[in-house]
Amino acid sequence: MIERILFWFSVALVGFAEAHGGTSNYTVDGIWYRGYTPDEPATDQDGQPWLVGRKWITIDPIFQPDNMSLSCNYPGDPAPSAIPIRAGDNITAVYYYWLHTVGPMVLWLADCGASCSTLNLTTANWFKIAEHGLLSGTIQTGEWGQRAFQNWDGTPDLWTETIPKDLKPGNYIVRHEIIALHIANRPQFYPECAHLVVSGNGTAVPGKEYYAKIPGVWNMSQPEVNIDVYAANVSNLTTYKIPGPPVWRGEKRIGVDMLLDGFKGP
Ligand SMILES: [Cu+2]
Repeated sequence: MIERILFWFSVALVGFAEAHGGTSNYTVDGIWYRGYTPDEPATDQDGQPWLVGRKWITIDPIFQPDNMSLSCNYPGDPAPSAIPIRAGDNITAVYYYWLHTVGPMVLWLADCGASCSTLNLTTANWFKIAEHGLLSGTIQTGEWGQRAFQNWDGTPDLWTETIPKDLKPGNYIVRHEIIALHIANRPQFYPECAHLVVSGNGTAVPGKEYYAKIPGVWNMSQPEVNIDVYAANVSNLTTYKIPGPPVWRGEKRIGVDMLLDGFKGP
């Protein structure tokens, strides 16, 4: 308990500008799965049979969109275990604290084929299954998805998404990425990966137009990535287009799903 209090106290001391972070745990169907956390000793985590997350050793961001560790952070060692999940079920990523407020968040999957441990992360076909950009207001002061998922009361911040229900079963890597844009022209990337075993009866896979390479999908030539949110010609804009391929939401049934999408908006 004392450690917990000291921990939160240190978070408070570090303050908004310096308090980085990421996701270290996941829940599916009421079951808690442990990912990696830089806040605990590596010797307590490396190779543990319960570990579902790929290794990352610092809460600091990655600053270069072409950094080879962008795919699953550094060093990104494969997870010994995997989260079982049915297609159509929710996965929640737990962030013990997240304090940045400006910039998009994107959830990615990659099909591992035979094994997520041997998948080449930088040549894999990553596809988006969810993303949240500017929800309302302006780029500088508006409500971003990154702010909306935070509880702001000291309890962990929970990012919940649904695995597309008709996704082909198999081994997948799930990649939670938050991009913080509060420092002008110096984007911060916060990716963490976990291994999944998806079950179900689906047969759907995304088409090539949904694929991206990571690194590769982001670059400093993109005005949405290399952005100064305080600049006069940017700060008051009320739209923000997240770069990269469109979000894949599974196969569309002509009619009902398209109508529902129309009501839900983009
Ligand atoms: Cu930070």
